Amino acid sequence: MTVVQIDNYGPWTVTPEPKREADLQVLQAELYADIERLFASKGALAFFCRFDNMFVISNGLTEKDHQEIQQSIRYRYPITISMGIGSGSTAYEAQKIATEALQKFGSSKSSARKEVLAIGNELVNGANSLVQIAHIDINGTTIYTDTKPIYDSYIIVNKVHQILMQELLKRGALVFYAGGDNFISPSNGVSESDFKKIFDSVESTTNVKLKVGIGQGKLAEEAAHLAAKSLDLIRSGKIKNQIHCWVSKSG
Ligand SMILES: Nc1nc2c(ncn2[C@@H]2O[C@H](COP(=O)(O)OP(=O)(O)OP(=O)(O)O)[C@@H](O)[C@H]2O)c(=O)[nH]1
Ligand SMILES: [Mg+2]
Repeated sequence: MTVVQIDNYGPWTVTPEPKREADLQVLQAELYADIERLFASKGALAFFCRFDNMFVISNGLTEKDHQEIQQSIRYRYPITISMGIGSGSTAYEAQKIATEALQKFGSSKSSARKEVLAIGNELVNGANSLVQIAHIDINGTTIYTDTKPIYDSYIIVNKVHQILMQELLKRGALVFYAGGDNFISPSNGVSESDFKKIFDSVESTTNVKLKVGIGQGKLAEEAAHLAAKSLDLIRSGKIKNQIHCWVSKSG
């Protein structure tokens, strides 16, 4: 995992006076789109998370790949970004190592820390790389969307996200909102039966049913694509189960 953090962003937003919120929102949305585009072109997958702090599943990328992305942002934005890189057997462990490596270089609010690339442990490449991505989807969202105020359906989606975050964290996995009724989980080590237990817990507290397509590959791009294809098999009724896993042949 790579953590991406805007350098000294808080002070910048209020210097010399508070910047207009709409301009900050545009900067954040454009920065995320750029980060996703730059990383995805190298087979990785980024998540907007907090916007000032983002995550990337970056298996297969080199130090130089990361530096090129930092440079591209520096040339085109009024801010710079620092990054931390970490690897582990779970996504939570990897992001923790990445974060700690970055934090050693100083505060997110320090003007002295600029465009750091902090490497926590080894970068994951080649044979030892495995990415598992779960693409989770709510069943029958359209019923809420078409009958309830949109804000109410948004609250349901957020409640589901909250429970998924808590339950997946117990198993070392992360989960990010991906728009609509979709969540994407970097979930190495989480089994199909774990997902079944988690979904039962979501259903018992919210009455919402879930399905998940799981993909495994060497790079995030491949794993995410297989996860989407798995989900499509469930949606189209070709697979009766609510959980399906697709493992890359090359992996
Ligand atoms: N990010 C993302 N959004 C999607 C994807 N598929 C659908 N959506 C969005 O999610 C919302 C709900 O779509 P669906 O999940 O197909 O609708 P549903 O009524 O829940 O249907 P079922 O899940 O088949 O029960 C729509 O607004 C879509 O725009 C996807 O693969 N990725
Ligand atoms: Mg759905």
